[in-house]
Amino acid sequence: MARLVIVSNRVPTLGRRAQAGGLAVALQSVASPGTLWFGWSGQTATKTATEPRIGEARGVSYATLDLSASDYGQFYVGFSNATLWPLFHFRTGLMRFSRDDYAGYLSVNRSFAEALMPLLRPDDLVWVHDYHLIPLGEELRRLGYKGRLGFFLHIPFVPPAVLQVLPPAAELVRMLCAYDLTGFHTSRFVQDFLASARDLAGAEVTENSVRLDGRETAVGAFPIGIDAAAFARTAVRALETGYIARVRESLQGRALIVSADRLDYSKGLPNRLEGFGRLLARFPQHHRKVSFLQIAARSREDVAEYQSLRRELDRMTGDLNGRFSHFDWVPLRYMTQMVQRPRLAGLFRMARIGLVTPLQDGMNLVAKEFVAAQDSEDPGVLVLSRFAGAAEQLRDALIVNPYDPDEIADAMHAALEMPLEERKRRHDSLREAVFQGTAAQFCASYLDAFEAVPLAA
Ligand code: ADQ
Repeated sequence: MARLVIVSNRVPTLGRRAQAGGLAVALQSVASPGTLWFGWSGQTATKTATEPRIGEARGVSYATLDLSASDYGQFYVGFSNATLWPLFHFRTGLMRFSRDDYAGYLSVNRSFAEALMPLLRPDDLVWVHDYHLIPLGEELRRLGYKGRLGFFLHIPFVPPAVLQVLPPAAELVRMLCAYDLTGFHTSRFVQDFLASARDLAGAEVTENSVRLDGRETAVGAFPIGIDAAAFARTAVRALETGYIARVRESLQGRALIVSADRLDYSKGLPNRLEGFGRLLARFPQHHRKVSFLQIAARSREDVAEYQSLRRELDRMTGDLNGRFSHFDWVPLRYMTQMVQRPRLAGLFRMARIGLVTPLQDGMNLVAKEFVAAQDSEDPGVLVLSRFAGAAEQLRDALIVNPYDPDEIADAMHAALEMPLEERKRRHDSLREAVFQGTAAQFCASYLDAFEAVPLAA
């Protein structure tokens, strides 16, 4: 059987701290013994390493590289998170482009390819993840690697009219065509990629392939999922813990509304807080009856936009609580730290509403975790942005346009008033989607398609 080689910017198990990030959560559950996982160590050093550090845990081999501080600045903070991330989330106004950062991005990808190449075998399945590493496949080909190379993008893809804002847009599309299989979360992203390949790079496209420079790339939608059964078990067990007992006591019978995200402008946090403010302003019957817990784990704090978002949220939470609190009721609880997964699962299970309202999101695993955690006999309600990839599968959530705070407020009100029968009907359908489209199923369907791609002669 072919060996699986996962390549991602962060290599989760070696990180000293757990991370609040979707890729790590989803892939950790599928790295089976024998897998090689390659990526950045999460550390900076005086210069970018050429030899990877090798480690092993539970049968999985890890090979990681340190980055120099200037590579970290240009590759990670710069081009990945201040150029590609906003662009791929339709925020061209936040996108900053610098040729130096782009050069750093290419050079780190070249260093990754050079360090990875000696570790590869001809029949490996090399599966590269996410926007940090788009050029890696082309670099490996340049070094003569002839085996299978696949890519999966965890964030949205944009239509050509948006992508073309990026000066090297055509180059990036060409790099995505250096793989044998390029995957996205949803059929919409597939269509936008095909249109970009055609319009910006002159590729020939069919509905599931692109041909550029004489090479064919298969293209498909592979919606990522979670280990739903495990998350559900964790949620049930969490109810017995002292932590959840304290949460329950603090609620004093009030309905819990919960949101958990990385503190990121793509997640629509200001709009959501405004939506909650509209709920309280327009539906005073919910005063003292609800408690909204927003957990927003600090993320990418060295990118300027994340610092200003944090200040904006500090201000908004203060305003909202100042406006609506009573001496014995504070409507919004706002935390900027990570919460351990078992605790998060328990909070989701207790919640009456899961509020997931990103402005754009590749998939959004929190939506799926919330569904998996619910008690099927008395389930809570998922309020979900139509711009989360998850909305393609979770159609029985209350789907909202997150740009309209009143629509968020209406959905919250509907969720709080919803009769048990309707909650159960919606939950049954959501549960089926989440338990069928798991992380394991995502990997199996990607890898099946990957192995079926004919090797170029
Ligand atoms: P993210 O943008 O990180 O992932 P998401 O899919 O929601 O978003 O995953 C976040 C993960 O971190 C979830 O498992 C969640 O439980 C956890 N998490 C979030 N906040 C937390 C907190 N405060 N404390 C502890 N844990 C927290 C990217 C893309 C997504 C895509 C995933 C997977 O942006 O669109 O779904 O990759 O492909």
